[in-house]
Order: sequence, then structure tokens, then C-alpha cells
Amino acid sequence: GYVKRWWKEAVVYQVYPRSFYDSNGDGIGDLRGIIEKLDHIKGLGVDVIWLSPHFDSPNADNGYDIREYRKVGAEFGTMQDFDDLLTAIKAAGMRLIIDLVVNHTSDEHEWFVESRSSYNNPKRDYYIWSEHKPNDWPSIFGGPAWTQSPGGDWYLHLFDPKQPDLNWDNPEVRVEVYDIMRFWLDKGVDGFRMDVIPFISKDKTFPNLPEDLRAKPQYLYTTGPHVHDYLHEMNTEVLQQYDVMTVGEAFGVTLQDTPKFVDERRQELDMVFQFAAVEVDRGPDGRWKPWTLPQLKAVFTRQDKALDHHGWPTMFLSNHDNPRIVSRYGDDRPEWREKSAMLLATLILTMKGTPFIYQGDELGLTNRTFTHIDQFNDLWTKNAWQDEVENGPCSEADFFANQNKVSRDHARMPMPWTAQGGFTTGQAWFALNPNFTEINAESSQTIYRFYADLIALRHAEPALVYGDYSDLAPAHPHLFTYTRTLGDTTFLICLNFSVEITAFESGVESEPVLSNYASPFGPMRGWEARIYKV
Ligand code: ISL
Ligand code: CA
Repeated sequence: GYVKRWWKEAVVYQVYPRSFYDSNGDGIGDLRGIIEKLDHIKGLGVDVIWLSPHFDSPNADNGYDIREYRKVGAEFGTMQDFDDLLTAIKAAGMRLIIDLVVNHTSDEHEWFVESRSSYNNPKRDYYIWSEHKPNDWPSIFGGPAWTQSPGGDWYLHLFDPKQPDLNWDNPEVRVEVYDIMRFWLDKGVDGFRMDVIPFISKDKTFPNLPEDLRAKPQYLYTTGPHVHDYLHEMNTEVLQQYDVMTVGEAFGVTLQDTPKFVDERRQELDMVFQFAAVEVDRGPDGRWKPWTLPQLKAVFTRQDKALDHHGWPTMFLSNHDNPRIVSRYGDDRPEWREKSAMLLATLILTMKGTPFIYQGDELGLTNRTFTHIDQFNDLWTKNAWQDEVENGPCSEADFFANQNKVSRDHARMPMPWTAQGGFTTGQAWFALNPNFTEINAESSQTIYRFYADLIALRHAEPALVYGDYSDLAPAHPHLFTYTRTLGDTTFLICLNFSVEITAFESGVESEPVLSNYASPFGPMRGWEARIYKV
């Protein structure tokens, strides 16, 4: 069986601070705003808050480009506000993990400013420089991963040119990172979500990208020669001295390589986010494609089989990089939004693996329809516009059709707290979803309370945490039926991923312990979800 750990039993809620709640009317969500809305999070019964970057940043990539690691972004508040937030979270009986973004920094970080200033600057070797452009690696955000600095040399950035990659082969860089980690851990944070952490080690022979990885270079970028040495070193140097949790973003890690990051005997990371479920609707070119329920079910079985009892999984269907789950895996038409949001909650909170809920999913928030490039904020979408429409063959109609499915901005619109919006008394930094008058925290209490009920159930039932997973009908086109079994306790979960009334025999005498319909008997109705205790 599994070794018991608090983070295996925890439910995590992700806050994207810019869009959570604005406490001072400048239009930008902030740390005081999180304190003011802490009851909303606490009311769900979650255990851990993951805070997306709250550091000083020029915000080329909304904070995933850090200028100063020990400073709170001025738009979010002060270090005092951070300390107060941490105190409030602990007082509410929860924990806080923060985002560790150390594959790259901002190009405005003083290390990079110094590094690029001259060949013999002591910080030169903090980044990855070359006299000639060494290879054809692309940036994840489009365009080449090498940019020539005014001095003539080229530097590596696997993301935006404003996000130069750190040189982890330089031991001074690793010492700096470990110091930053200790700084926040010593304040009392309970761990880290680690941004693209498998990218940190680079193959310095710089081979060209194999042809078959053109559209997914991340599968090369995670295979650097020392990634596991560095993670093990980070674990023994820093993490082991604290009772904390770590979750790495395993973007581009194969199923086969996953255990190397999370096998507890290797002492690297506690968990990683695996991407297959959020890539189920993406084609080989990264654009949207239709998906089927059997494909999604197969992902969970594959992932389950990839780890043994020495590695612990995560469960997530959304975050700040993904569209809204109701629009993507559910049905966001008014008559089905609530039911399908509750069904997806059931999936997330009864699956094996520590569940991560993204802000607003507990309200059943939906995607919006973007019709003009100026309506977007995300640099990834803006780059795609240039590459695909302005300099490429894509029609505007095709571009919007795709982005309305995949854009990261669907998740980044400010939280609608009331029918008036309620996010800010000023001008929001980014427009709310125009449907806020209908879909907001006040109008979505049924979904919110269902999340709370599911979380309470998970906390009360070890089988929902540690139980084995088995898919009972992998090929069924509408029904997702699976069990979670621990000792002599079995839960049977049945989810109807469609509006079709579908025959179903539970074989269980008793009523479901939880369902999103009254009278949960007989065939499964549209988007019906039932949890039986066998
Ligand atoms: O968001 C994506 C496209 O849907 C992914 O390719 C994303 O770039 C990848 O998951 C890495 O994401 C992380 O690092 C990025 C940052 O933009 C993302 O917000 C972050 O989650 C660079 O720091
Ligand atoms: Ca503010």
C-alpha cells in the first residue's frame, strides 16, 4: 500500500492572484483581495492553496517572468501583505504553496542585466550564451529559442525572449535557487508548484530538434542530462529539511519517464502534473481537435499503470493555461452547465491522485467567445496571431475558431463575484466574461456546495484517497464507470458524459451517497453523476 502523507490526502485550490479579487480598486487582483475572499476558499473545505506567481515581474507572461524573487509584485501588494495572507491561511487551517519559476527569469532580472553586459561579467555564466546560433530549437511560444543580444551573442529562451533560461550547470545558480527556496520556506510556506521544472538541464551539445518533435519540442527539453541530479540535489539540500509538498509541471514528460521524477526512493519531487488529459483535444500540431470519452478514460488508466505504490499521482483538468472545464469536457449550454459542472467536480474529486481545482471551476465558469485579437491578453495567443494569420496561411475565422477552444485567456478572466461583476470597483485589468450577469458566485451556489460536499466525502473516506482505481467500461461512449477500492470498501462512480438518457445497472442495493440529481435511480439522465458505496 501507500505510505500516508498529508499532501496525498489534501485537496488543492489554485489562485491566479491577478484575477481573483481586487481590494483597492486599481483593477488588479491582489493579496489583500485573497485575504478578503478567504472564506470562499475555506468554505470549500480545501486544504492547500497554490498561489500563481506573486513576485515582482514586468509581466510579459503574467508573472512567469520574475524580476526579483524576494519581492512581492507592487500590483499585488507588499511583503507585509504576503505575511498577513500566510498567517490568515494558517489561521483558517489551510496551507500555502507558491510557484517556483526557476527554469528562467525575466530579462529584467539583475542577473540577466549583468550577464548580458559583458563577456567577463561574473554573472555571464548564469545564462546560456553562444557566439553563433547553435541549433534550430523553437520556443514553446513560437519563433526560435535563441535571440541575439545587442552584444552579438545569442541566448537561450525556451519560452519568450523576455524569459532567458538559467544555466543550471553553474553551481552558483543552483545555490541562488536554493537560497530563494529557503527564503520562502523559512517564512512558513508549505511547498512549491515548480514551473516547467523538467526543462532545467540542457544538452549542451545542442543537437537539432528531431523532425517528429517539431510541434512538441517539450519532449526533447525534458530530457537534459542532469535533470534528475539537480532535482535530487535540491531535495537533499533544501526540501528534506522541511515538511512540505512539491508538484512539478511535467510538461513534455513521457509516461515512461514519470516515475523517475516522483518515485519516493529517488528523493526528487512528491508529485507531477501529467498532461495527457488536458491534451486529449489537441492534434499533433497543437491545435484543437475533437475528442471522445474512451480516449479520455484511456488516459487515466494509462497514467495509473505508469506509477506503482512508490509514486503518487495528481488529478487536474484545468489551470491558468487551459480553457474552462465546463466548456471543454462538459456542456456549457444553460440547461446543462450546472449538471455538467457537478459531474466534472465528481470526476476530479473521486479520481486517484491529489486533486487540483482551478479558481472559478467551483462556480462552473465557462469560456467566452473572442472575436477580435485585441480582446486577448496572452502573449502565446498574440504570437500565434502573428505566426498563423499575419505571416501564415490561417484565416481569421480559423484562428478564432481554434483560440475559442484553446486560449489560456478563458481561465484568466477576473472572477465574477456578483451579477454586477464584483471583482473591482475600478476598471478591470482584463475584461470579465460578458456572461458575468448570469454566471457568478452568487448564482452558482449549487455547484459550489456540491464541490464542498465532494471534498467532505473525500476527506471522510480513505478509499477515495488511497483506493485502487479500475475503469469498468473503457469503451462505453457516454458512461464513465469506475471503482475505487481499499480493503473491503469500494466506491462505484458512474458519470454520464452526455445529454442522452442511458441505461445503467449499478448492481448496488443502496442509494448513491452523492449525486447531482434528486431521485438518483434507474437510467442515467443527462450529465448525471452518482457515487455509490458498495
Ligand atoms: O500554456 C501552454 C499552452 O497551452 C503550455 O504550453 C505551457 O507553456 C506549458 O505548460 C508551461 O507552462 C508554464 O510555464 C510557462 C507559463 O507561460 C505558463 O503559464 C506556466 O504554467 C512559462 O513560464
Ligand atoms: Ca488591486
